[in-house]
Order: sequence, then structure tokens, then C-alpha cells
Amino acid sequence: MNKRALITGVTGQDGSYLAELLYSKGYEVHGLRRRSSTFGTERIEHLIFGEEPKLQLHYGDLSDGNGLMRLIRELEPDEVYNLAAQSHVRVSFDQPTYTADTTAVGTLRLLEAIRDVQDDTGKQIRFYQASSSEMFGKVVETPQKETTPFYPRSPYGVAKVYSHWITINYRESYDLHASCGILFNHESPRRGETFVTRKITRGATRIKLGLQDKLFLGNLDAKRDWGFAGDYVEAMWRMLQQDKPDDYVVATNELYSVRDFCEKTFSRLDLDYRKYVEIDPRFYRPAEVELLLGDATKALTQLHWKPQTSFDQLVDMMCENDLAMAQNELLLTSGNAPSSKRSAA
Ligand code: NAP
Ligand code: G4F
Repeated sequence: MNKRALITGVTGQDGSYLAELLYSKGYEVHGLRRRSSTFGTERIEHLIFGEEPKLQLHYGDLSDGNGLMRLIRELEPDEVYNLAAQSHVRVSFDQPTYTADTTAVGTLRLLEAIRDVQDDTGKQIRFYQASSSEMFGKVVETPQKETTPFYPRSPYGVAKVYSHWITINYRESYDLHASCGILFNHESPRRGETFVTRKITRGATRIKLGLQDKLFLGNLDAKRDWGFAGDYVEAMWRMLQQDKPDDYVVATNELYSVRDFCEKTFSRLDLDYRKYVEIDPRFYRPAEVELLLGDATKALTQLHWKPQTSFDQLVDMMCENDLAMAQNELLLTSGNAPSSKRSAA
């Protein structure tokens, strides 16, 4: 019989790639979506429409423990991937309580639902928690690996540390097959437009076509280990196929600054970023994470996972997607648009 999986955060960047991956592996794929005043399903429309939908959606919210309990009881999934979160670091300074409720306590609600259903039915439900390199924050060693102590620098980072440890605690206390992937930054053409890489590729391609003049950014000196989201969801799946649950760093072990990302993107479009990028202090954070660089040796040796996409390929695919979007926008403004839909690439 096909395995059944439930993905929270299925409307987000990673959720959409993971839903595709699990479907391609023969899973019956279910996703949790929150109610909102708009559809919010741009990234998964190709999976939910058509004669044979590849993904079944259920309304729910990490703030609603009863709803989660009911859904887990009804579905009895083999695997649950908890990707839902208020995932924006800067926003977490403005909405710390909301971030704690969703990104931290939401995980506990989900674990409680799984524990209850597993206790009642005897069915083993494997659990994946989306932990984050943001937990390393003001790093105490470089590169960061599974044993590196955490020093979170944002309400988001603190909330993720709670979720990480409560997942380990449930694994140790209740014998749950629960694993945490400590994923370093990963991007794609489906990345939210307020994260820095996508903000840069969207801004630069719009500048190229004359749709905007300037791009306003914050700290250009921050350094990150950026990978491709499509590669990283494969690591999530591999964690849940292991006999024993464990925690793994997933990263490329390559370091670039925000400035490097600007330089690479603008020069690919034959532009000089220094003419267009301006600093706006509103994008600074009250406490910054200056550098994140991961050591994914454990994932390499135990999961046989390694990134397939280079930094240059990542920038290329994001630029290509966003150039097509900007061209569409241009046609729309001239009243000649072939399609008003954004690419789900
Ligand atoms: P994303 O694009 O921001 O997606 C977040 C998802 O969570 C969306 O589907 C969102 O739904 C959903 N969500 C937010 N609040 C919710 C709530 N209260 N109840 C139910 N669903 C809720 O994030 P992502 O980049 O795909 O990342 C996936 C996960 O990995 C997140 O937990 C993130 O914190 C973590 N992570 C990401 C990275 C990275 O570099 N991308 C690195 C490490 C860890 P809506 O569509 O309705 O907003
Ligand atoms: O793209 P970012 O917003 O990503 P950040 O803060 O590293 O968080 C992302 O990665 C985490 C993994 O480490 C995830 F857990 C989290 O969910 C999220 O996906 O910012 C990256 C860097 C920061 O140092 C920021 O200060 O870029 C700097 N930056 C400079 N100008 C900017 C901007 N970031 C944003 N979002 N917008 C700017 O204008």
C-alpha cells in the first residue's frame, strides 16, 4: 500500500517541492493549509487541480491543537513533515508572541496530536521537524555542525530552538521516530519575495526591464550558506527513511555575502549593482546573524545526501524565472499580457 504523508506549510517554498517529491515516490500526499482571504496556493496549483489531484488539502492551523488532533486521527499518516512556521526573521522582531505561538508551541501541538494517535492506535507516525541554522545565531564555532551549541539572535531563532528540543524530548520520552533537519538557507524561484535572495533577483530583473529604479536592502555584509530548496527536500525525506531517528545539518559548505549575491545577479544581467542598490536602515535587524556556514558531513555519510545545484546555477535559475515574470509584468502594463499568472517554477 502507498505510504501516506501530511505536510504542514505545504503552500510555502519547501512544502511545494516536498509535495512534488513525495508524489513522485508514490505517496498519497496531504497538506495543511490555513484559511486566508486569498487563495495563497500559487506554488501548488499544478498539484491540486486537474483530473487526478496529486495533493489533497485540509484546512488547519498550528495555533489550533484540536484541529490538528482531529486531522491526524482521520488521516493516520505514516509520515508528518512539519514545515509550517512564521519563517521570517525580521518579522519575528515585530511579532514575537505570534512567532512563538506558531513556530514554537505549534510544533508541540502537532507532537501531542501524533503522540495521542500513536498511543491510541499503535500506528507509528514518523515526524520531521524543520529546524534552522538560525538557531546557531551568533556562532560559537565555524563551520556549524550538529554538536555546535545554539546562540539564537531573534525571536524566530529562539522559537526554532524550542521546537528542536521539544522534538528531541518527545523522541526520547515517548519513543517517537522524530528527526530534525538543521537546514541552512535554501532558495529557489519559489522563494518568498521578502527574503533577500529573491528580493535581489526580483529587483534586479525589474530594474533591467525598466520597471523599477532602485533596490533598497539592509546589511550587505551578512554571509550565508545558500543552497537550492529542491535539493534540500530530498534530505528531509531521507531522514525519515532511516531505521533510527536523528538530527542532521543540511548545507553546501560554501559562503557568500549578500553583496556577492547582488554582484552575481546584477552582472548576470549586465548591470553594475553599485548603481542601483541603496541601503535602507529599515531592513537592519535589532540583532544580526553575521555568518552561517554549515558542515553537512553527517548527512553526506549517513544519508548519502549532497547538494546537486551550485551557487551559480541557483542564481541563474532564479534570474531566469524572475526575468520571465518581469517580462509578463511589462506586457501587462502595456495591456498585452499572455498570462497574469506567476510562474510556479
Ligand atoms: P515559507 O515559504 O515561509 O512557508 C511557511 C509555510 O508555513 C507556509 O505554507 C505558511 O502558510 C505556513 N504557515 C505559517 N503560519 C502557519 C500557521 N500558523 N499554521 C499553519 N501553517 C502556517 O517557508 P519555507 O522557506 O518553505 O521553509 C519551510 C520551513 O523550514 C519553515 O519552518 C522555516 O522556518 C524552515 N526553514 C527554512 C529555511 C530556508 O532557508 N528556507 C531554512 C531553515 C529552516 P501560508 O502560505 O498560509 O502563509
Ligand atoms: O533572506 P533572509 O531574510 O534570511 P535569514 O534571515 O537568514 O532567514 C532565512 O534563513 C533561515 C536559515 O538560516 C531560516 F530559518 C529562515 O526561515 C529564513 O528562511 O536574510 C539573509 C541576510 C540577513 O543577514 C539579512 O540581514 O540578508 C540580510 N539582508 C540584507 N538586506 C536582508 C535585506 N534580508 C532581507 N530579508 N531583506 C533585506 O532587504
